[in-house]
Amino acid sequence: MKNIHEVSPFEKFIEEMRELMEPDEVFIMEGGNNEAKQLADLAQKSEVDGRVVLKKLNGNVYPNSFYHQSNPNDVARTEHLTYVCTLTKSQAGPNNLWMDPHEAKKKMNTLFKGCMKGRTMFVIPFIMGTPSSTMAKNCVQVTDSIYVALSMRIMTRIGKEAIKRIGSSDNFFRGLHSIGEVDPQKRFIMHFPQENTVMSFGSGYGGNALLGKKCYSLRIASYLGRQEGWLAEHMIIIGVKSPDGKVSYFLGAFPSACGKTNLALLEPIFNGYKIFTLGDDIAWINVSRSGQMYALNPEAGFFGVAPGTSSKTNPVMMETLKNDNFFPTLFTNTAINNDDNTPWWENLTDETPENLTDWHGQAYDKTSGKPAAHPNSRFTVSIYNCPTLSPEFDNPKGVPISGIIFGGRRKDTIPLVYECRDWESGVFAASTIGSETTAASTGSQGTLRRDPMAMLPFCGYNMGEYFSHWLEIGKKLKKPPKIFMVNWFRKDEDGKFMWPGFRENFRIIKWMIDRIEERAEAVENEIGLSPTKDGINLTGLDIKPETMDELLSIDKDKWKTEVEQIEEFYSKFDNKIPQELRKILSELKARLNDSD
Ligand code: GTP
Ligand code: SPV
Ligand code: MN
Repeated sequence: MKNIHEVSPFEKFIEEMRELMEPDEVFIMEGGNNEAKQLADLAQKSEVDGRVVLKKLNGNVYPNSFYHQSNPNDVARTEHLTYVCTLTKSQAGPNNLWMDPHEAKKKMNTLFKGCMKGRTMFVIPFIMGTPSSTMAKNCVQVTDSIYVALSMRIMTRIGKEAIKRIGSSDNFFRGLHSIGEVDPQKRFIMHFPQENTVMSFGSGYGGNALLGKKCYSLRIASYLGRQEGWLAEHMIIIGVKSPDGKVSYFLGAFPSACGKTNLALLEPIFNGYKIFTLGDDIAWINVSRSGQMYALNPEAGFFGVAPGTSSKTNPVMMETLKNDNFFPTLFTNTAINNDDNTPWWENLTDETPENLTDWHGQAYDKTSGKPAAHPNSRFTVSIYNCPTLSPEFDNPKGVPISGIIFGGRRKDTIPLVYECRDWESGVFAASTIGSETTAASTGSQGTLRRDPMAMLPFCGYNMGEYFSHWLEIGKKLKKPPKIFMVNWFRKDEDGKFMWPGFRENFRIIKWMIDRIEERAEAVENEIGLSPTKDGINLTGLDIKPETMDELLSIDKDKWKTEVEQIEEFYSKFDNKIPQELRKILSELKARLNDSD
C-alpha cells in the first residue's frame, strides 16, 4: 500500500475517474508499437453499437491501415452541443454556447456516473508540442474507445515520456471522454478553461473526442494564450524554400474543410522551390524577446478530409498514406473497394469502382446519386509518414514566420488574393472572414457565416477580446509578418470554380514570397494591395486573361454589401470590438463610397 502522501496528482486523477466511471479495467497507455498492435488486435475483436471497431485493410497498398465505421449519427463536430463554461457568460462571448460551470459539471457527472461498467478505461498521458519545447503542454485523457485511444496515439505524443514529464506536478490538462451510448440526445462537449478541463460525452468523432485537438489545443489553449501572451490558431505551418536556398515560413488559416491539409502538403509547380510541411491544422504562436514571431504545431498527425484527395490533387498525402513508418493509419467512414480491400472515396480515382461497400456498410448503388464515402470521411495518419516533413518539425523554438495567409470559401466578392496594408488591416480582414459552411460540422451546408481567423467554432473566450489580443501581439512584433487574404473558391455563373486551385495555388504563394522579399510590385486599391498584371506567374496554365481579371477584381457593390454584413457581425459583440478595427471598417466604407 502506498502512503496517501505519495500519490501523485496523475494517480489521483486516475483514481477519481475510476470511481466516477466504474470501468471493469484500467489500461494506462505507455506508448510503443507493441501496445498499439495489442490495441488494434483487440479493436478487431470488439464491437461498439453492433459494428466491429477496426477492420484490417490491404497492407500491401496502405501499410498498417484499418477501417473504422462510426455510428451514422456521429460523423462530424457538433457545434450546437459544444459549450464553453466560464464563470460568466460574457467571458465565453457571443461566439460560444455557454453553461454555468456548476450546472455543466452536474449534468456531465450524471452522464459519466458508471458509464464504463463492463468496459475498459484507457488512460492516455500525452504531450502537445515537441517534448523539449517550453511551449509544450502536459495532458491526460481517459476514454472508453479503443478507436479514440489509437487515434490519440497518432495525433499526439503519448506514453511514458508524458508520464515522466507530468511527474508529480498537478499542472496538466484533464480530458474526460466516454462514447456513452453514442446517443445525440446525450452528447455534450463541455470546456472548462478556468480549470484546464474538458468533459466530452456521447461522440467518438475527431474534434469531439480526440481532446488534444480542437478542445485542448484551440479552445483551452486560446484561453491560456490570452493570459500568457501567445496565440493558439486553426492554422497550417509550411516552409517554402526558394531557388536561392532561403526558407520562408508561412501560417495559413482556413475554416474547416477549406483546403488547409491540401496547402500544407503542396508540391511546388516551379523548379527550384520546395515546400516543407510542419502542420495542417493547429499552430501555437509566440513572439520572441527580439520581436520575431515563431510557430510550432502541437500535434503529431493529420486528421484529414478523404474525399477529393488523390494522386492528382495531393500526391504527397497519397504517399504519406502509403508509408509504413508508423503504426497504425486509420480510415473512417470512407467506402471500401471489395476487389482489393482498400478504402475508396469520391475523386480518389476517375472511375468509381464496381464493387464498393458504402460508408453505411451497404453494397453501393452507383445510380443512387449519393456519395459512397461520407463527405466528411477522414484518414488519421502520423506526420512522421509525410515525405515533405520539415527537418525543423521538432525544433523546440518553432519556426520564424514571415507571412500569414487567411482564406475562406466564397463563391464571390473576395478576390483570389490581396495583401493587407499592415498588421492592423490584416487583423481587421481576418476578423471579417466569411465562409460557406461545409460537412466538417453538422448543420446546413453552403450558407455564408462569418468565421474570424477560421476560429469561430474554436475560440475559447469572447472573440471581441480575442481581436484585441491579436492587436496586442502585433505591438510586440519588430517586423510583423505580411498578411495575405486568399479565396480559392470563386465560382462563375455556371457554378464552376474559376481558379483551378490545389497545386496551382503555389503560383499565389510565389507572389507572396516575391512581396516579402520586395521583388514584386503591388497595386493599391480600396481593400489593400493586389498583384500587378504580370505579378502572378501563369506560365503553363490554361486560364483566360478575362478570368484572371475577374478573379482579382473588386466589385464595389458586392463590397458595400460585405461592409454592411461586417457591421452587423461586429454589432453582436456589444462594445468588445476594438476601436482600431471599427476605424479600419469605417475607412474602408468611406473609400468604397468615395471611389464611385
Ligand atoms: P479541416 O481538416 O476540416 O480543418 O479541413 P482543411 O482545411 O484541412 O481542408 P482540406 O485541405 O482537407 O480540404 C477540404 C476540401 O476542399 C477537400 O474536398 C479538397 O478537395 C477541397 N480543396 C482543397 N483545396 C482546394 C482548392 O484549392 N480548390 C478547390 N476548389 N478545392 C479545394
Ligand atoms: C475541423 O473540422 O476543422 C477538423 C476536423 O480539422 S476536427 O478534428 O473534427 O475538428
Ligand atoms: Mn481543422
